[in-house]
Amino acid sequence: MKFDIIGDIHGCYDELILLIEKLGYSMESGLPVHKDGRRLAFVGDAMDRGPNSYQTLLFLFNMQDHGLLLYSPGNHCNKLYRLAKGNKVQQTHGLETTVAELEAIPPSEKIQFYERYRRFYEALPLYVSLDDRKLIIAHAGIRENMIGEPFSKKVETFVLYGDITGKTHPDGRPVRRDWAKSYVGTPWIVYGHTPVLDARFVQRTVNIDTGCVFGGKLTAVRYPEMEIVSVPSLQPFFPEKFTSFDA
Ligand SMILES: [Mn+2]
Repeated sequence: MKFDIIGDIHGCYDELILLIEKLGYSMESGLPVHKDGRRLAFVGDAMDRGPNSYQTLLFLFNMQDHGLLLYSPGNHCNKLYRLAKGNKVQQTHGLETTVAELEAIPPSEKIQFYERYRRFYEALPLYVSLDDRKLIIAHAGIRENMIGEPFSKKVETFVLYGDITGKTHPDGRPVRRDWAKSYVGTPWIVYGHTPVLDARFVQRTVNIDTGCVFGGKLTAVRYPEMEIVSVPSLQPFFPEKFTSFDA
């Protein structure tokens, strides 16, 4: 089975559709269909910050309803889930844009959305394992020794937030270790979460969050070819949002 894994969308629905079509899928039926039977997969964080989180999520719900969804939830997905459950969460870091979209639709649809979103999230795995565990899709990455381990808070935190130290930079961003550098496993790890200008390959890992919502591009990686396919962002460019790593 061949897959096309798409990076962090963050409500950039127009770029998503352009990328899906560039990857060779037909959207005629409303669902992505590829003539070679390829499947789409996602590294998560489909919502928040961008212009069209609601439509992006309706698209993913439709894929899930048809048994087609391969999606590794991210920290933004988790936060929206906690909100959908009625927990008190801070409406910051982009969640406020999704909430504003939901406030603009009829209240009955909004209630329906939150109910549907809870089911969406509860049906997701913590990360996606494909091709006999030769391909792992995990939002912020995963350590080799965590693959196949039973659910734990520790693994969940790593997959959702990455290898955080608990410290923050002066501007408030969390300090994260570069876990990919020490990854020596055989499975390919496809992840996102940290915006980079270009897809970043390190060992058998690739970060495909190329910051579409910050004016970069929306990127997919083809598996098993490990080729990169991108479409340019339609959003304004904020260079300071991108992380650069030493080689
Ligand atoms: Mn994220």
